[in-house]
Amino acid sequence: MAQQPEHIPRSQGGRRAQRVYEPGERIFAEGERGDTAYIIQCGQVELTRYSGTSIDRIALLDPGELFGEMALVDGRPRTANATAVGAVELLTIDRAYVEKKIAQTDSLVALFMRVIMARFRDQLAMNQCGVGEPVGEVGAGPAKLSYAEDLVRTTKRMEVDFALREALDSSELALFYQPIMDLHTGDLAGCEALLRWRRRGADVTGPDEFVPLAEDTGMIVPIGEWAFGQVCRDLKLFDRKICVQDKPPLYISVNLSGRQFEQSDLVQRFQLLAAAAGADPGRIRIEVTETLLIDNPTRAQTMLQDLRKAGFRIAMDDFGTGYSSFSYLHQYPIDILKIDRSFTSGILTDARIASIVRALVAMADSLGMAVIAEGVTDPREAEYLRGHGCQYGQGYLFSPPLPIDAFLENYGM
Ligand SMILES: [Ca+2]
Repeated sequence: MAQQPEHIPRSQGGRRAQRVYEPGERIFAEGERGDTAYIIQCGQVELTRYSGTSIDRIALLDPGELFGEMALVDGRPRTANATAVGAVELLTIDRAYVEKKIAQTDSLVALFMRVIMARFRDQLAMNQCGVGEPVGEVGAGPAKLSYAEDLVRTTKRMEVDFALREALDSSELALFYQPIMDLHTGDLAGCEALLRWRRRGADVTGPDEFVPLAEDTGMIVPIGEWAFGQVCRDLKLFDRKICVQDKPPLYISVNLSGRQFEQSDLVQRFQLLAAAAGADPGRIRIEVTETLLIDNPTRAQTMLQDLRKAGFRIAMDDFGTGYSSFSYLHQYPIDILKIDRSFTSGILTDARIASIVRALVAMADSLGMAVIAEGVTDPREAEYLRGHGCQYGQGYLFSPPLPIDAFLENYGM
């Protein structure tokens, strides 16, 4: 195989590169393990196969055509020889790159691809060996097995996906509200809306069990939109049922997913939903995670600014996990910092964690941000946080997330 000439540039990351072959040079041989697919940029490539007695040409490929992809997709040996006809220039695509792309694809699409590939290989084997005798490297057995695991995984995912679609239509999804308390006054300051799935004939399911899948399938977009609309309507209900005389009005915090963040008209959608419910955007806090900012920093900057302009408040969620770069805090328009539960749980037992939390509170304060400690479970944690200037707390010490009726019963008039 030709060495790659030095003057030929490699693309970023070396995933795709150009290669040149001399006339008559072998690109790959039948039975080899294939780690590369090719697109012809210049010249022609001949594909041949050994029939048992002779070598037969099965195709002559021209510029723009793709070959060698089968072995890359299903990991099985090459079924043909590829040879350069004249001088040939090829764009190469390597296995790692393709596997990464397949892993990112919807599992149903990936499954279809593997099934089609296995059937195609079976057909090829039958054509070679006579009907009913699919033998050899392109035989049916192993090819079928190659997607058995995908099939099980995809079936499970689809079952949950369909059930989730039905859940949204049949009101099985609900918002539970967890109070956020003012640690100084002991008053209710607001609450965070958390998704629950009251699945028929099953226990209430928490978001950890279905949100990642809904993120994957894109279902999180309609679910998130429904949740946001519900929050706006519930805010009006709180105004009627919860008395906050002489206190700042209650707010509701709602989590934003990465998929929702990709919608170019997200801000307008939220504005319309808030307006339709007659809800004040200033009392709706949108919780964003660091991942969301890292994935697309420029877009995040514009999006958060637009949400801010529309009157919504922005909370940085789970701060303390991941990179937790302090630079986010001045780079993005963030109003509220939520200290992750893993930090809160360490303040009484780990002096280093306690000093990080104190520094975070002081820094947020000097940047004009409110601080909420998440996961407060012990009265001594609340005491410590209060003593070090953290104004708000959320956690099981105060209350678990509650269905709206229970929430109103506890905090209503
Ligand atoms: Ca949150």
